[in-house]
Amino acid sequence: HFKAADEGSILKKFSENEMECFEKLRDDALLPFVPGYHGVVEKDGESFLHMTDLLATFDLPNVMDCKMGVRTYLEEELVRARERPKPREDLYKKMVEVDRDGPTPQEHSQRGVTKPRYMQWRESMSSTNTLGFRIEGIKKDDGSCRTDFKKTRSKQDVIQVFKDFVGGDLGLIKSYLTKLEEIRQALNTSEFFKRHEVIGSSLLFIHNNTGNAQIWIIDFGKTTALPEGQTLQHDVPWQEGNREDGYLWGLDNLMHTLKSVVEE
Ligand code: 4IP
Ligand code: ADP
Ligand code: MN
Repeated sequence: HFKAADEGSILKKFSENEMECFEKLRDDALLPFVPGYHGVVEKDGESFLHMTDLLATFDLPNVMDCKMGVRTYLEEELVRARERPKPREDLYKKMVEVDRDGPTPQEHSQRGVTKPRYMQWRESMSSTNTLGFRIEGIKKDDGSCRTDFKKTRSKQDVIQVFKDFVGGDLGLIKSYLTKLEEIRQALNTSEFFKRHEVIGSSLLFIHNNTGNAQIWIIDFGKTTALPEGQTLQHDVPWQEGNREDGYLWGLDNLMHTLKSVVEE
């Protein structure tokens, strides 16, 4: 999905949708919080989005990917699966690996689950549905890497993971909270945010032992413009058809969760 690039930048597999987002973000309030975008490049016959490597300015970074929102798939994926269900064996296997009893008897017998079914199951096992965000993965400065957070659901579970991520340093949690406040402010004024359904996007938390802490908004692969004149609230429940993503609800829950860590 990614390819090495010149020092300080990375190449992500091209997507028309993500490119359009980066172009629209060029004059938006969110610009300071998204990776620098340097256009489309061709390499070995493939197209890539050229962007700034957010880790380049960090010695020994610790990194956490937090996927935002109450929903992680597009409404059109739901419609498609209803009209023409396409059970997938790879998703069935990923489901069984986490929970033998995840699939229904029918899904077991066909050894397949549809994409939205898998995504909804992931949302309900993790904190996506209950908190509006979930932890996807963590890379630490000791080289360790964890992606086994599929069942990290309760607020207490999330708190534990964050405490471990910062090595118990509450000063880092406070710095992250300040960054989240800034992002919250920018989202409030962003025209882009108002007019887009933000699905599958993550907040990338980065810090190191010098106390440097940053948060970036990444992954616009499934962020979609609404029809002209339409806007979202981002903090009301999703019902099929309203296209709400629960992004702000999730951000507020994330901020409350981190506040309870420093107030404990
Ligand atoms: C993955 O599930 C992630 O949700 C991917 O999203 C998603 O890709 C994959 O769909 C899905 O299988 P796990 O995290 O449980 O492995 P992301 O790329 O943001 O991590 P999409 O294309 O929906 O973003 P498929 O269809 O690629 O398998
Ligand atoms: P995908 O669409 O495949 O999910 P993402 O854009 O979410 O891709 O990126 C996947 C991972 O790659 C992130 O969790 C993060 O660790 C890393 N990453 C993404 N963009 C950058 C960047 N600009 N700089 C450094 N690391 C990045
Ligand atoms: Mn992603």
